[in-house]
Amino acid sequence: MWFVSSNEHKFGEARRILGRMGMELYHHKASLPEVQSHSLKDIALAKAASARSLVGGAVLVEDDGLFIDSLKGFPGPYSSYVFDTIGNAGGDRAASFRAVVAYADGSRTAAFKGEVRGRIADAVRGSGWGYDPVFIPDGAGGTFAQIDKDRLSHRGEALAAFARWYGGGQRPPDYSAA
Ligand code: ITT
Repeated sequence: MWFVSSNEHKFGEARRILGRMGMELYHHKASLPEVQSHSLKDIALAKAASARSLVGGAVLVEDDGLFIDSLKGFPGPYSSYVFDTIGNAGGDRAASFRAVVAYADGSRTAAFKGEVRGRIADAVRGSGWGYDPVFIPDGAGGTFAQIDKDRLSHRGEALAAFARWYGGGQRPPDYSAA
């Protein structure tokens, strides 16, 4: 199935995670229009619809955000735009990384969420992509850039939920995720 995204890191992780579950993913590199919304789920579902009009067949897309508690959840869905400012978030550093993966084919559409709680590091630690060097998941000894993140990442959780549904014929979860 096609994973439609402009982000090679996201695709690389998704391919690895689903590969471990026996599913094959192909990259269609494209920047999908993002509707303006506070809801990752709404954004992901809209991305899935435009991905379908781009490639047809079964598609998987993802929308993510880093939500910093002391900033009332900012930057959240706007994470890709404020990448450079994140190191300045002082005070209470609690935060969460969230992902919503949306699947669509000719007859079905479904969305799956993943979330990991953690905190923003005092300084950049490790060299990873995006916010990986500044996000320390709860219980981990380092930032996402310093550990094997697949097992406990927001992306891993969302994709595992997707794979359970896709492989097991279960009903899609019904949730109202931010
Ligand atoms: P798409 O083409 O798939 O939309 P994107 O990079 O624009 O790719 P998002 O709109 O979901 O993706 O942006 C979320 C941003 O949050 C992303 O660009 C990264 O800066 C950051 N991000 C998301 N997941 C991350 C992860 O696992 N590690 C580090 N940074 C991450």
